Amino acid sequence: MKISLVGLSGCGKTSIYLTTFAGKKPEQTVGAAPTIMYEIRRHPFLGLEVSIFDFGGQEQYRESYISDPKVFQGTDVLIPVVDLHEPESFDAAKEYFKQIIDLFTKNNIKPAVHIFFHKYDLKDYVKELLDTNLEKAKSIFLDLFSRWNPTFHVTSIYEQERLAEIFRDILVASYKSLEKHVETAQKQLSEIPARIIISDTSGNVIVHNVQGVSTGLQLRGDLRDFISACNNLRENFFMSESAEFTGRGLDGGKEISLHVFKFIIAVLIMKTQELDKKAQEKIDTLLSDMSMFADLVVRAHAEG
Ligand SMILES: Nc1nc2c(ncn2[C@@H]2O[C@H](COP(=O)(O)OP(=O)(O)O)[C@@H](O)[C@H]2O)c(=O)[nH]1
Ligand SMILES: [Mg+2]
Repeated sequence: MKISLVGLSGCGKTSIYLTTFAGKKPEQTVGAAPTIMYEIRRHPFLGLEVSIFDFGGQEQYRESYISDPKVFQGTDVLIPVVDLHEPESFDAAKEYFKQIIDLFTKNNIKPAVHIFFHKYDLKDYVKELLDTNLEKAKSIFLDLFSRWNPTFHVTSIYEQERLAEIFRDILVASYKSLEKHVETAQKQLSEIPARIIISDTSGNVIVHNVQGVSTGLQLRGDLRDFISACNNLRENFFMSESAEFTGRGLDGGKEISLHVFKFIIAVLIMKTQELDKKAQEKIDTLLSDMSMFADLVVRAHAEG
């Protein structure tokens, strides 16, 4: 699965990558060095390799990869990024995106297009202008990409949780039939009185009902290590595709349990008290759904 992030220099591509996939805080992106030419980053999600192409936006480099179509070959998802803090750059962005559209058309590449209207926040910016810029950007860029039925998202690295959800949805949408499960799980979680995190075994969070356990898609380090260690035990010790692990504090009633399904999905349940029968039933339903979800993911892999 190949995601290409494109946009003028400084529009926020590298920051989007770092905050969503690399566990960085938004503040850590300020003043980062501009990307030269392009960078490819690989990231496992639900066991599939996702490559994220971050194309440097500077003019002198744009020429070189625009004339070398290979770099865009195989793009499944194209994410044009528009900087809402720089309305005076919209025309230049439009020209650049036009070149990309021509290139894709010539090479018969038909990506799903998700336009990010980015930097929708008030860090060094005035609110009234932001909405004016957003309207202007919509009228230019939705039209520009209309042949591909673009979806758009209003984004900011300072809304890190939301941005991670947008990427999760884009990634999950490419696996047929998985979307519905994620939706259902989200609803189930809101009704269960325990803290639950569903992630893949590499620590990408899919859904959760706990604040502060993730940075972008990345699960907190200690929990990620726990999942990774248990997943190794599952393979080397239990030698089974799925396994369950439980830990309990000897003073106080805290309990943590981890279910690994089909080597790919991890469900972490944190309890601070005994749950009543009804809540326990809801957890059982969630677990059997996630077991099915894991089957679907494995099948999606097999179908390539
Ligand atoms: N206010 C604000 N600044 C952002 C946002 N995303 C990125 N930036 C800043 O924009 C600058 C350029 O970002 P960078 O990711 O290097 O842009 P790139 O050239 O497209 O890769 C950095 O100082 C970032 O901190 C955002 O959502 N809001
Ligand atoms: Mg960059």
